[in-house]
Amino acid sequence: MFDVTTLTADQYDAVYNVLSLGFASMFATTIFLYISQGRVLPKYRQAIVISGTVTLIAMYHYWRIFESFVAAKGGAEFNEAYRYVDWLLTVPLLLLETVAVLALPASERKSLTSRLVPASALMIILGYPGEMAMENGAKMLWGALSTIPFLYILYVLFVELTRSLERQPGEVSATIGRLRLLLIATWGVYPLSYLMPVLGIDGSDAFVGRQIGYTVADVLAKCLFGLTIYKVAKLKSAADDSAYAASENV
Ligand code: RET
Repeated sequence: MFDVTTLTADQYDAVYNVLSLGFASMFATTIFLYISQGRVLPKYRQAIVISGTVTLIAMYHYWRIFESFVAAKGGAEFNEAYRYVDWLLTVPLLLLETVAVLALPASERKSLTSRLVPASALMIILGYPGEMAMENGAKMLWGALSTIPFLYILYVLFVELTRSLERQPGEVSATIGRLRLLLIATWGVYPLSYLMPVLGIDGSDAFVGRQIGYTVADVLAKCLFGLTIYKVAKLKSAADDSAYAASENV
């Protein structure tokens, strides 16, 4: 377990501030998404409500992580498990919101979620022992195991989503393309942050880098991603209904 009392004042402040940014971003995005969900057609509302729930869960965990970090300055143990509990809940939900906003036929939707949800839970569960491990060997082993479901998720998103993209109207299809890019770019930051100690970045630098990496990735993967889901829902609502398009000026 990393000893927070060994951080320099600057390192401590950097982590303190980035955790605070994480909390503020989750808080504001939750309110925005819950308030705005009524502004899309009913069949897209579920996706927006799930997005808001993801940031709500993360807001709670950032508060707990922040409190734990402050207590750790006084010598208490810093609790890293909050992140993994957060991911265990929010990563399957992020995949559900992505599938929900596409409004696919029920059979396609079920087929996607029944594979993506268990794979994402497995990815997080297998990563946790490696995060807790002090030796690089164990980190590499659990990291490699966790990468198997990670690659499977990317495969499903690329192959299956590409098929459904072809059926979406032009601007919607471009925005969904960006949504997927955002997902891949931000999800890639997690394994890189995890690997810092293995890449030879030592002790406190690895800790600070990891906290910043995970937090910035969380803000992009949950908040920016959730707002992009909202945009997709508005574009799809406008494509479905011209009265909506006129009233919302889409
Ligand atoms: C771990 C362990 C090392 C190998 C891999 C990992 C992947 C983690 C990912 C996490 C995504 C989290 C998200 C959270 C936001 O809500 C577990 C670090 C591949 C991809 C999207």
